[in-house]
Amino acid sequence: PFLKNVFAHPTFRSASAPTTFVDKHTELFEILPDKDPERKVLRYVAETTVNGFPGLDHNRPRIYTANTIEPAKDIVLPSDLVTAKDVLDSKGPRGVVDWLKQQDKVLLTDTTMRDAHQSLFATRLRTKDMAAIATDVQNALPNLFSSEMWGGATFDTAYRFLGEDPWERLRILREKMPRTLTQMLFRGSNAVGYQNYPDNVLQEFIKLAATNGMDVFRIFDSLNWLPQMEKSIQYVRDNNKLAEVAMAYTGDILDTSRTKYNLKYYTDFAQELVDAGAHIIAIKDMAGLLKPEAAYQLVSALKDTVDVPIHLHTHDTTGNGVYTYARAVDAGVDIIDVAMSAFSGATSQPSMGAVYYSLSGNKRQPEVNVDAANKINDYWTSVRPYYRDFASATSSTQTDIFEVEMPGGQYSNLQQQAQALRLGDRWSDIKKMYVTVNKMFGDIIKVTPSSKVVGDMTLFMIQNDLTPEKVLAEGQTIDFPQSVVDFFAGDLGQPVGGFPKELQSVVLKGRKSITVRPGALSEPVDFAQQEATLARKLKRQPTPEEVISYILYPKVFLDYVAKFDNFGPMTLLDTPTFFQGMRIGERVDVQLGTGKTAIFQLEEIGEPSAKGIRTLYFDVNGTPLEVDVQDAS
Ligand code: 3PY
Ligand code: ZN
Repeated sequence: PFLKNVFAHPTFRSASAPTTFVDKHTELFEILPDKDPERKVLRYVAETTVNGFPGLDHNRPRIYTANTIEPAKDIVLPSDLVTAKDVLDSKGPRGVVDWLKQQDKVLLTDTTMRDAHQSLFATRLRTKDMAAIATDVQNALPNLFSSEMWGGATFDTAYRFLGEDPWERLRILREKMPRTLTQMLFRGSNAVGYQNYPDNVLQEFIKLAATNGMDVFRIFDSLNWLPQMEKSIQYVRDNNKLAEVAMAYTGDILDTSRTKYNLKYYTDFAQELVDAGAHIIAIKDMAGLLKPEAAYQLVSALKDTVDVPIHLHTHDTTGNGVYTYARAVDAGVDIIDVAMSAFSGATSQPSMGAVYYSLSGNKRQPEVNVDAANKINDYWTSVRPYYRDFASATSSTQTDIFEVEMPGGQYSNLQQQAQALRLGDRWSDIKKMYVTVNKMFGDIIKVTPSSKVVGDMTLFMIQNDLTPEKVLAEGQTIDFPQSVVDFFAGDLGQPVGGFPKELQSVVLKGRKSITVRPGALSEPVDFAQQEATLARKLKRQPTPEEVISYILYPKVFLDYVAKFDNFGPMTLLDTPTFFQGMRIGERVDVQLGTGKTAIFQLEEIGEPSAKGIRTLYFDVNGTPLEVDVQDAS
């Protein structure tokens, strides 16, 4: 496809070529190597121009030009300031805990580069858009506790949808924000996946994350089951990093008729987490269920029970976020999670600005340089439209979530899944069914991956017109989704209060369930063997990061490698071009890693051949180049 073929040149083909044309264009007779990164990226652009970005409606009006407000160059970190990262580097995790206890103002974690985009636009934020602002974030917000910028769903999504290496993202951001604590979300024994992994996989992953630059690991388990977190806590401590251990918040401690997840449940659980080695306790309110008064009571009770800092995480889905934080601040919460305003609200975290201003007059108001923070927000405001095609259809406040209890990160995802199954118009039935399924399952904690099990069962029941009664009566003949079967077999661990026995036996149909930690039964992974297998597939020696990614996500990782081989460093393209390709006459500059800039100009798009192949005519740094693309339409 990259043959610079004189016969295919538009001027030559137009038959208007002067007789000197061939003499003047000797370059047209060279065969260009397909291996050149510039040519590979061009192939990606051509492919995207013709066929669109997978999953996006190619016919929607598009934003063509990158219009990023460049980060200001004048933001500097005050020279006498000691950041939380400085404390970790000089005094270790214990030093950070002591330092946190001495703070009189509430501290902030900025989730913009992880949970905010995970919850607002299906985890699609690209490294390029993070890297451009990272140093300014460090300098503008030196009082942050941390920047949450890795983990959760961002790991597989980077490979799967963005053609990016998540490890590279971590290294780049680490390098660009050396004085800011990096923070990640870690799903305990499910690591950054949706299933249980052997202990030595967790150990290797945590070690590699730490050596690549991760400082704070927020560890949770999707059923709040401590045995699924103990190993992770230990491995983080072994690496001399901060083990922040989360309790997923569900239900409503203010509702005395709901006794399963009451105040005592949480204070007992927090004590267990501290005994297991938690440096910090997080309250993980993934669905935005924690009402202001509940936050006050919960944080107060935790402060009376445990002597470690408390970090509160909420989503603004239900619209209570700022008020909830204000009450938690009054109860003495140490750190709260916020997103830059442009990426805040609704299923994301509450806005940093809104929280800051709401605490005016409060002696614990966080330290924020408003002017500098606004500059950062201007940048994110200019970037956000690039991702609008991935946004959840609902961007407003959803108070029915108090009943539905669906995590912010799941909301847009489940909607997309429902649309793919042509159930988009049944969203309100789906929400009701989600509540029903939770009851059937015995009122469980719902967060990745347990929330996915509830989501899978919900769609399955809607698709097959099932009711709880029908499931119990006819269950022996029903082929339940695999995630549901695995859940009832104990593969994700044990839910609070155990499984509902009747449903469990219907779902398992004789398959044995386990009650011990799945990791206690799984064989350790043989890394040398995996490395050798991967080396054969890649035809070169893989890095330890590649080996662990292959172990966690074999297919996703190999697909990424194939895509990268084909399209090269697509990550270097600006975001509108990455998602939309180019239009005729447009010019795009691509900064290649080498310091070289490639200038692509799209001259013409040919009509499809009998076989549906279109030829795209580009000018690349002044040289005509053409690319053939199969038109999939
Ligand atoms: C994740 O696990 O990715 C989450 O954000 C859960 O809230
Ligand atoms: Zn969250």
